[in-house]
Amino acid sequence: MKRILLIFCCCVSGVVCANDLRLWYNTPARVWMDEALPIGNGYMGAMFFGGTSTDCIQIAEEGIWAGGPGANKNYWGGNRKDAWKYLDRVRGLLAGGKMEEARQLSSQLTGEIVPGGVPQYGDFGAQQPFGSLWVTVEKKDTLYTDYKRSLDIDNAIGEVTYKMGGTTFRNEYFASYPARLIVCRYANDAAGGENYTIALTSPHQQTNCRAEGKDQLLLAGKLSSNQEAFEGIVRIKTDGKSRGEENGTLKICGAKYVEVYVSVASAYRNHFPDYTGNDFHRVNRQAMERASRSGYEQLKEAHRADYTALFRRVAFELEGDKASDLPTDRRLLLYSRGAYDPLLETLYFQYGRYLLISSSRPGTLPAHLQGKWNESMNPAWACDYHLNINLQMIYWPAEVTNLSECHEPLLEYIDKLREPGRITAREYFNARGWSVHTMNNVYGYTAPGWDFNWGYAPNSAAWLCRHLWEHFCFTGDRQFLQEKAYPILREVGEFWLDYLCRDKDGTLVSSPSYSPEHGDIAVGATIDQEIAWDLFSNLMAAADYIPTDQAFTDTIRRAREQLSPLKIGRYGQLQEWKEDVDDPADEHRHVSHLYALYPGNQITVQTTPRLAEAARRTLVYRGEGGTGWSLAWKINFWARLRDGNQAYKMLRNLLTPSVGEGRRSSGSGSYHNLLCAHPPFQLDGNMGAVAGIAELLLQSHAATIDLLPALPVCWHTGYIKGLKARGGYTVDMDWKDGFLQCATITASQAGQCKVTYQGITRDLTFRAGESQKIEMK
Ligand code: FUC
Repeated sequence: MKRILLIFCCCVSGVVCANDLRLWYNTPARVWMDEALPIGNGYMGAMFFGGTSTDCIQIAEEGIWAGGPGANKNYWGGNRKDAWKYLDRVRGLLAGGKMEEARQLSSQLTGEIVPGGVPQYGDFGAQQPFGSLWVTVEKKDTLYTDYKRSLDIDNAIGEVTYKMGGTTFRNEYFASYPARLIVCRYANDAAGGENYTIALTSPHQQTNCRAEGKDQLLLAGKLSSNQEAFEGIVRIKTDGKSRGEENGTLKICGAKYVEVYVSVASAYRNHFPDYTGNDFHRVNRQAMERASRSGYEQLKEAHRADYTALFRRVAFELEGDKASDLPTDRRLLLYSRGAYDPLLETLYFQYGRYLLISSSRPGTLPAHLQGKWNESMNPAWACDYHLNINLQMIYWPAEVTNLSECHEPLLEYIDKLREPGRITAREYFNARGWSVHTMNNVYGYTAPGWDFNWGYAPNSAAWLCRHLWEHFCFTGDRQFLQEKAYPILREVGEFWLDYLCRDKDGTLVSSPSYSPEHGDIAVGATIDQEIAWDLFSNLMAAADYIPTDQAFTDTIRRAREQLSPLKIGRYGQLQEWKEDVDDPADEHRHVSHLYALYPGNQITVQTTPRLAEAARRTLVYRGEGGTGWSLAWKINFWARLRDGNQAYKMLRNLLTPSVGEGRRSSGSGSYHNLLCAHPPFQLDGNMGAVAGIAELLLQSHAATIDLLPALPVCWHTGYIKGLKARGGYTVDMDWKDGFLQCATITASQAGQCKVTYQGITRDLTFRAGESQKIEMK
């Protein structure tokens, strides 16, 4: 405790603060992906560059999506009618060992992609940027000094300060969820103020921007691919004299400050099958009314209160040197060269939580591959929902790091996938339930992708079901389980009962199956078997709360018993396929067959030590490299294997510059703005690392609350407060020289749990809301 007090004292004294949760740089950003800094309110994602003469805030809104029914009147979620007629034939060929013919025919089990719409993705479409806000200050002398650009993630506020031509400038940026606005404030200390121009541009062709009166810009547009309508409004408040210009800009003279409020909305609505109908005029008008009613400070306060109520639930500090007073990009470089900078690690952890709060709030769509940030009309993988690891990884830390509400958009989205997914289950598998595959867009594209080799992933819906189940486990919310989660899990259970088929050895297998983006078409690829096991196990556990569904539970239990089991191969590895064909020299980025180790819990060091050892061998063979998310997944795997130091090595690999000086040759790692580089930027790596860090400190997947199960040696002294354990518990811990000093566990509801630390176990009983302080000696 003393140490914690010391750290707080240090903050108050004004020394460089150990609590300084801030990314900062001493130059304006030039490159969107590498340098600009993200703010977001769940609906909109914006990147601010902090330019000195001209500042740019690039904006995306979640519902602006090319493709879908508007792009093609025959659009049908990618599905092909009666594709299931090929299923048994493919199965027969696989059973008969006719691999080449099976490969050929499997192309009949892929989705349609109709050319047209945006390039590359046809009517699958792609997430689209909205455009950019430009704020120009008229200044002859454009040389600047004392420049600082920062993002305070403790308050979710960006700031830029500099001096230019004798004037000190200060800009502020935040994205408010309650106000549904992006807000910027440009201030200066020039005696007579400064002159500014405000403009709004969009990369889309069918757009028109006009000034409305002296304080508003309106940009109305349509996407050329599907005619989806969208609109952005900018309103300003200033002490200067403003006027609207013919060319659709606002001119402001003699202003000491200009406040800029931005609202963007689109016609998109997550409503099958038309996916349109959102009254975006109303959304924008309401946001502008809110902006007019409240003053800047009031909006900022409401934003801070909203954000900090989530963010500050978790505090994490590690003892180390004082926070470096170097810019973040410099620290990243030094860190990658071996510097010990635990404050960069805790910053990175909290940054992930910041990114999730900024991109996923109740009522919004889930975060996509780049959260809600996108500047490209043709982004990598369409900025879609990738379901063979990526979307799930983005949400791994949601529950454990106490951001359960930020999980909600995904949970709601899963529910909305059922309707289109039933078509896919019927047409491809002649099965009950619903199905979705590797690539999913916001227009209910649930068919397998248009190439079998990456697109076919029948386990995706069941993998998503783990999220519903985990939400229940962490919150203990029975109503959620009974009314929301169970019916969805049950339906996917029905799908699997219909989909699984009998292999030659009599076991139940997924066929055809495919280990994500690796290997050949197969029978019973391990990941499918593990996910089926996971779904069935969770359904069986849920049955305790749903006593009326006994017959179904019995069917599920019998099916689980017959699943083709996990196998240990000739190298001692966990087999990726039913056949023992793994190559120990293969360092492929996907390690999908370790699903059972993380995020699943079929393999644990406590209950299945032999399989855990096989998983460890598999990881050793797979090596220490990988793309961003692959490295992040490995942190979690090693944490579950209780090898904190190996996990820590993966974290260090991830925190290596992906561009510029010191870059990894693969380009994976972290951009200078600490966004994870696959490359390109993918949010999954950031979030997977956050989950992994939590997993090093607290685990609760094996029926106990396990304190500091995999503490890396160099994190010898520190504390973390506010992590969540399954059962509805909140855990605070404080450790010194590698040993737990004290843990406080608070129960959200009455219950009993087991707490473990280094082989010592305690049984605890809690009343609702009770906290117990324990020392495990
Ligand atoms: C998965 C990965 C790729 C990429 C893509 C978005 O399919 O195999 O590496 O991350 O998702």
